[in-house]
Amino acid sequence: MKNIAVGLATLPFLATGAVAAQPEPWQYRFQPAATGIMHEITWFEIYTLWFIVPITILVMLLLGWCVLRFRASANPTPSRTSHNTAIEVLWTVGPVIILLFLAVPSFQLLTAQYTPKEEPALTIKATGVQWYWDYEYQLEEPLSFTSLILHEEDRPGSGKEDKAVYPRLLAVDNEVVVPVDTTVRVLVTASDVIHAFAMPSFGVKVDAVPGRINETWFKAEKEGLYYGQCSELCGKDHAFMPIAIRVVAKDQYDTWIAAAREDVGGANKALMAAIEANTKVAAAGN
Ligand SMILES: [Cu+2]
Repeated sequence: MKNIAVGLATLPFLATGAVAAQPEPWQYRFQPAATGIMHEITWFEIYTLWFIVPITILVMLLLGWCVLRFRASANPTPSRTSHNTAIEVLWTVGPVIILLFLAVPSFQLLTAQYTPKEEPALTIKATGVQWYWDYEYQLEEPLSFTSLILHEEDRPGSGKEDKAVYPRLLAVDNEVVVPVDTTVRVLVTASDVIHAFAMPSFGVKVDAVPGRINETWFKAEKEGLYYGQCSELCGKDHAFMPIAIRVVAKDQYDTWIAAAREDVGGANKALMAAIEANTKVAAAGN
């Protein structure tokens, strides 16, 4: 039964040949992880809840007990005790130990976010501009293009009519295309005001500061189309400068990069057609 439900849920995506990672209505948890770092972030969130929830319950219970047990009518002569060494030690040492249990994995995760496990195979510079993103592939023969929010009137011309895959406010004209299972370094900067480059399912969020280059990295595990947004209030169209990263097979990436040097729009269309053809073959194989 569950398989059928999952199958049905993926059907609209299969039809257009792409799995898209994007926010859902009423979502209150993280987006599904697409990188090792995001798996660790998701784990760490649940780990911290094992501390937060019991502590919250304990404090609420103590509070309730004090309110009821020591209210004026039930306890007319309050205790005059001003000091208790055992309690002082307990409520100092206890939190210190708890904080150590939180700090150690937290700092380990922070370090991992700044330290790629291997030398990145590809470096992309992302520049925030009011109000779009400029991307530069730092290759021997560099490639650069602008990525603007997808305008409604451009949907038919670009083959992006399916709003499940190319949602309003998240879809762009030119996606960043990267190979799957490849460590990608992202250099983040801005040309006017502070923006922020964020990709929730990759566990990436870095400020884009004019005159400064911040560095991050990701290694996407799954092919698909991933969406993020500028995450630093940067002016009137802050809400209209989404980030879209398309993770594809390595050979598809090679074909795309070769074609994109001549014509980014054409290369994107050819890539979309190739992904769709592959998905149809895979679907028929099932
Ligand atoms: Cu911005």
